[in-house]
Amino acid sequence: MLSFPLLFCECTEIISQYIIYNQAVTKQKRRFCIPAVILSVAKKLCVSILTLFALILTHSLSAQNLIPNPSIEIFYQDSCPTEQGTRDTPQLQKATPWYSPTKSTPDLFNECANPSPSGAVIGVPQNFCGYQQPKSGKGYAGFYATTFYENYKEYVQVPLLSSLQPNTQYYLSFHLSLSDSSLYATDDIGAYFSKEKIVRNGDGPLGHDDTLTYIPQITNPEGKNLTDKINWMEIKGSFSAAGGESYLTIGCFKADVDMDTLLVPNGSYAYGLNIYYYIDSISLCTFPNGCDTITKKDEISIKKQPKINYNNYLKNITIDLENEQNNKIEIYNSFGELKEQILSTENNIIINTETWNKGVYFIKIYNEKNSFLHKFIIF
Ligand SMILES: [Ca+2]
Repeated sequence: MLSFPLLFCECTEIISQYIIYNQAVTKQKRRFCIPAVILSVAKKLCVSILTLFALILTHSLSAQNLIPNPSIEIFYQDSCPTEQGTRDTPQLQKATPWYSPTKSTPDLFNECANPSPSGAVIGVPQNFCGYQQPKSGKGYAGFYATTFYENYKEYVQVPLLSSLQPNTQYYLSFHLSLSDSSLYATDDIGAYFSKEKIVRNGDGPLGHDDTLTYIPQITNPEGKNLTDKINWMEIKGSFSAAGGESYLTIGCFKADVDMDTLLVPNGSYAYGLNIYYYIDSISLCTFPNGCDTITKKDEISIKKQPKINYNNYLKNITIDLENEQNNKIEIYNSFGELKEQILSTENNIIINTETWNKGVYFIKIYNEKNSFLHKFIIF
């Protein structure tokens, strides 16, 4: 019995009921009426949910961190840094795809190097130039802004996960901490975006006299000397991309003679006159409030979470469905294009990604009851 006048209702034949009568199966249509007020609210709610979903998706994509290995601690073939970087044993590129654009030799520091004797040199938190807990994860990198000797400077460089779009505003953030050993600090640290990979082999034996004199798009503010030896200092800024920038280089882009320097307390001459910074947690995205604020939490699993492991060296992704079968698996790139679609008949699935472009991908696994969304990055 209807409790609302029919005038305010919308009626529809939405359900068919099967009735067994004298062994014959017949269909009987049932007429359902829904009050117009409820229908209107339901429609508005539906639109709101769709809008919210679209906003989350837009935010999620714009908040993608374009820096691969942003905490500088995923190592090639699970190797671990073994010593201070030298020309014969460069270390930074172990944290693929980070590398040094000049002959100079930035360093890696990580907890995995803690056992003696490496730990005393490149362990975490104690190492050759001081004591510092990571900003994120278990390690970080380090570079000389200068040693005040023949313009020796170190830089860290990384290819971006995708080239920058023209006339688009990008927001960069990275964190530095001045090493305890440093006798001086500087304000002259910047970040330079280039279309081409920078590879310099100056005449100096170890990157001496090989200052990269590019004009960085993002610089630490003039006069704000980066003096903190205890805490991490965030350097951040935004710029409008010209388009096509594909590499990021961080360091000091001024020759010694042009640098602002400031004497700081508690430095050590043990490693010579120097300004040495640890660097960690680098992010770049089109979202001003920081990257990956939603994508870290984008799992919407209801029941069992599949185990997903992307191996950048074997170029494959393995999915362990934990004894659940008949799941649908779909992988999308960051443009929402479907790359792979599988109906699983096994628990363990391996998908070869050898020919896929570097970038962010989303893997969706679902069945009638559960849904799971996971992000992974090919770099
Ligand atoms: Ca780290």
